[in-house]
Amino acid sequence: MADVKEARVPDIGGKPVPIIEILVKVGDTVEKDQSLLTLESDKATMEVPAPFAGVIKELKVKVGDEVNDNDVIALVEAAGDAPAAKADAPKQEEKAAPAPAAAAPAPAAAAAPAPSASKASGPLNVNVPDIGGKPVPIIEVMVKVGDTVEKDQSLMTLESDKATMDIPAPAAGVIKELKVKVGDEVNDGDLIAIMEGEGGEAAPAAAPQAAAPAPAPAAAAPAPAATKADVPVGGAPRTPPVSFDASVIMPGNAPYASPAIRAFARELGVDVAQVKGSGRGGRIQREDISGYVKNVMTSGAVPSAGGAAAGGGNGLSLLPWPKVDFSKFGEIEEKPLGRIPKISAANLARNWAMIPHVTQFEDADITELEAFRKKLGEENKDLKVTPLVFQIKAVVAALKKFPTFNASLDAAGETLTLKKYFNVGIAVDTPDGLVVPVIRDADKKGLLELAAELGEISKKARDKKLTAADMSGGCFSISSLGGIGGTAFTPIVNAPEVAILGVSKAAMKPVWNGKEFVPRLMLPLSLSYDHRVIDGALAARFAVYLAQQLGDIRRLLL
Ligand code: CAO
Repeated sequence: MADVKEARVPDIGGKPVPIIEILVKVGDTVEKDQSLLTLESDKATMEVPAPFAGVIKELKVKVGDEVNDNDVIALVEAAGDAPAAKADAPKQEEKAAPAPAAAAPAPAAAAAPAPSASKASGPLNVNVPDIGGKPVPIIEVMVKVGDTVEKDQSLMTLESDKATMDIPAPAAGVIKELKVKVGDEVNDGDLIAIMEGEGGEAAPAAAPQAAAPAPAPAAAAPAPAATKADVPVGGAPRTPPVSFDASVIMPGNAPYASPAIRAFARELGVDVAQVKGSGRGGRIQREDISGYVKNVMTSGAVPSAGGAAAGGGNGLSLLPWPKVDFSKFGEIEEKPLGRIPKISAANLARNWAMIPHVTQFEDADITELEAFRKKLGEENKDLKVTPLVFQIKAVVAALKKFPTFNASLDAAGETLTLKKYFNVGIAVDTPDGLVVPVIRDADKKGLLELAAELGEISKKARDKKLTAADMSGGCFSISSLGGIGGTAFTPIVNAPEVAILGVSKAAMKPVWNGKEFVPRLMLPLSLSYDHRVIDGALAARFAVYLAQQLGDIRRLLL
């Protein structure tokens, strides 16, 4: 009879290690020893195999979870002929015994330094820790003679068929001699390097592994190796060794790279799945990552986000967009972008990448303006008079006072075109995406006329009736999220304009009037600008002036 059993994490050294990949899903039938998930610490990558054949009934973990010795990974309905041999992982108190079938190099315990190696001075032998008594090839040597290394810096990577493991420097110091090279096979206690410890004064060489009790590598062995795992080394009781099995280390198309290489790739923002490995069996090496980055930087052939040719002709190239198979992590649905979001995305990506943005924040006291607006609304019930019409008026006044804001920079960045007209773009949110119709000659229109036109263009936008002409000729844009909420945001300049005003929701706040705090309705303004054209001081003056206009209704109506 089939029964449901727990698949557990083997002994991995008592330190939590994150799951970077789950290789099975509920309903999958797995063979004994088939990899269930991959754990990766900063020094080692390992796969946890199924302790018996069966069907995955429930997954108890997800990518990103940290797991430790004996944690339950999954419930597996064992096949009828599941081996009697330990289906469950050992209990905590049995930790020294070999785990059923898994390998986990213990990150911190990987090297076998002499006692107090971290403070060592003088020559220091670096030996292979207890890896289970089986020769394992060195796949990478990350240091050379003369290199200065930090304590715990990875010196080389060993890789076998179930695990990849970095050997860290037992102490800070200088590499004096390397005793091995890539391709050599090493075993427990082998001398791999001699370092000069940081202390300076010569001290006796660190005892080789065979003579010094090895820190437990805390790895679990597959059943066949179990007897061997129990053999003590150097008189010290030994925890189960690291075990390796190359054919299953990277199932499917998962990239084949050591932890150090993965860390290097992450540092450079490279998705290892995009890199072709030139090492044995397609293993990704450091040069492959560097070569990939070099290629990306020099080819300029990388599409930018949103399809915009970011930097095309401007020497700006971006790394490729990370490709992730999201369905591996849960249910998904793919939805192609519509026409408007695609156009917006391309424009936003270009503007964001090419314009050095700065955002200046300011609050405007609109207590009086709001009282007036309400009165105006009551008197004109056929119109929707929102705070936005006052903002358009205030912006026009500020553009007149600071003409640099009513300008456009040419593509070469050499000529500024100053405009003598005042067309204000208004960002409108529609079910199909963001559009920016333009209110022309806003300086020549009164509040009520602006309210009527704003109503018209918003409706036209939402009815998908805007023409290209309705959306062209803008000098400056306003993006108002005041009807929704929020306290501030950083809008993206709508090129070739040089600035944009973001408006958030007005809120009652206590304001000090020199004698006491009084409740005032404050409107948050976020002014983003192109720093190539506008200096910070000028932007602050523009924002302060804008706030003054909104704060003093008489000025606005002049
Ligand atoms: N503070 C407090 N209340 C505000 C406000 C503010 N800053 N701005 C508007 N309101 C109020 C209005 O008075 C109105 O209240 P009543 O219904 O009680 O009169 C309510 O919020 C809704 O206003 P509205 O959004 O319908 O009208 P609007 O004139 O403020 O804005 C428009 C019109 C077209 C700009 C707006 O509908 C819109 O689409 N905004 C989104 C713009 C956007 O998406 N920007 C982001 C671009 S970047 O992705």
